[in-house]
Amino acid sequence: MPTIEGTLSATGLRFAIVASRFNGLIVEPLIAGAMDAIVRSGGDAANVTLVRCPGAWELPQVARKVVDRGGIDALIVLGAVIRGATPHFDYVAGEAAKGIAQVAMSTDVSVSFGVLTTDTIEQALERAGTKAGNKGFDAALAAIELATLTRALAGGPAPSASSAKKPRSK
Ligand code: INI
Repeated sequence: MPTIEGTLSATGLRFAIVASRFNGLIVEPLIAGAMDAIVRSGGDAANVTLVRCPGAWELPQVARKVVDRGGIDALIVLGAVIRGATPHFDYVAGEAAKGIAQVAMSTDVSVSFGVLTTDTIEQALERAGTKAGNKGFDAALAAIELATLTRALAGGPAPSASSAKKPRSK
């Protein structure tokens, strides 16, 4: 059956990572995980721009500005919202998710969502490179797949991991 899909090759792709400083203990390993995924997928660290903002609530407005600035194929949005004793969590997490989705729907840039929303710091740590993996790594893989899918849907070449390594035929 005809199938159009992306690949996990980051070769030639240009990225931005927008990351919040709040809960830096969690967000810094998410950034490291995203970089690890990009480089291990054939991407170039020199083609990744890191943009930092204060907290998760600010992520959508900064994502919007980064997309409008141009020059990127994919945007990875990283943050960590951890529930406290007040309803603040719900406002911050809700606005971050809604705003990032709005940016994603309004641009051809591939946008992935790597914002943790957890009840406890322990749950967040589990998802930042310990027993539940690294959601920054996962968000970067999603961005790579989406960017290559976007190229494939537009009829352009979708670079594949295998084609990058194939020896040239003589
Ligand atoms: N920002 C976060 O990124 N994570 C949180 O858990 C959080 N909590 O719980 O308060 C948080 N708040 C700050 C918010 O994102 C804004 O930076 C702040 O309200 C200033 O606009």
